[in-house]
Amino acid sequence: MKIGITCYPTVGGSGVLASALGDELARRGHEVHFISYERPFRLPANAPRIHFHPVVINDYDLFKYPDYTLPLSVKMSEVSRDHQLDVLHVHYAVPHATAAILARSMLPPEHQPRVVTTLHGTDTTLLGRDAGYGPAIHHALTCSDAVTAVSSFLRSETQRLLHFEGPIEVIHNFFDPRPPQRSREEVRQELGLNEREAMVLHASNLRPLKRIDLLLETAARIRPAGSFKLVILAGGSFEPFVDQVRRLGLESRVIVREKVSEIEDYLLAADLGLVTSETESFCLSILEAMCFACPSVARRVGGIPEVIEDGVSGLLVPSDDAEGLARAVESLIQDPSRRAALGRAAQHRARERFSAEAIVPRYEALYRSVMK
Ligand code: GMT
Repeated sequence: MKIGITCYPTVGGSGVLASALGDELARRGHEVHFISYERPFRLPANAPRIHFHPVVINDYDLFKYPDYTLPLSVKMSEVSRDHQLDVLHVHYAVPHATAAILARSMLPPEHQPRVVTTLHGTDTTLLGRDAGYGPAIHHALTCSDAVTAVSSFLRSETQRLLHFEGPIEVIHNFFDPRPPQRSREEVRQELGLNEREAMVLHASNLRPLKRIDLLLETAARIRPAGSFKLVILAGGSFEPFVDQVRRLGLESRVIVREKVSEIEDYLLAADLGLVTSETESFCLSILEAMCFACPSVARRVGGIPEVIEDGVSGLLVPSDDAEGLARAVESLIQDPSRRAALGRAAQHRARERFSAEAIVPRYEALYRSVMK
């Protein structure tokens, strides 16, 4: 099949998932065309059957706000026509789904690709409730040939918030790690971790929804204070949080690495993950850790309970109570054999349910069904 993929190219779960999907589809012999304003950061260079088409945005003085939707839709229609795409698969509805619908309608019927829209999270939970976006998202979903969501939670939220009554197929996220480039010992040495310190990992784009304030508050309550280091892989600037780190006396406990691309090295070195998000439709970073037998402590919010079975493959904490989160982290720091058992179960669950092998054929089947 010939598949066009549009996603946000910068650090973020939807772009990571879309890049991994494109990579896997190309490995399976499909021709994949990425259309975006930048090459997605995790997309392998020079891989066979993967093409990248940049969208060029001109900055016109007459516009107060630059427009991306129209140049994107023009590029989508050109690529669809020139490469005879079967499917345009857009990740994150705003503005990608709207641009795809417009692109399709610009083409004569024989060149029109099918449009598949995958909802990832804030396109529903945040923008879906915004009166300035909701009706446009609803329209784009209605006009899509198929709509998927990355969790059952997100499907319910889309039905509830957008009053969308069409079918939504739940296809969970997947992750297949690349081989780490360094050993666990090398990474721990780089981070200055000693034998007795557990490595608690947090990886996110640090947006307000990730509740970095709560993450740091939790870290400050973990006892004994010298039992761990919190390693933050930051997909954005950590500058706004430096004051809080100082105020909480966490300077020697918190290590930040910005814009890391060799995430597998750090996953291999980690002992447990910590996620304090206000909500998550899925939380890819929990799955990434699970693949390395690293269990996470997270809040019981959104689609996270579809990823972690509480007490079996990780620990879920009911509220945004830093004390409860800290106790859960402490319990795993102090009990390495329980931590290992949860980690083994997490890795097994990731392989069984959330591997490329389990998930990518579902997308292929969906493409085939819309092409009929
Ligand atoms: O978080 C966002 O703003 C959107 C998106 C992204 O691009 O990072 O994240 C969402 O998609 C990921 C991949 O499907 C999910 O793992 C994240 O849980 C989800 N984020 C939210 O729901 C907040």
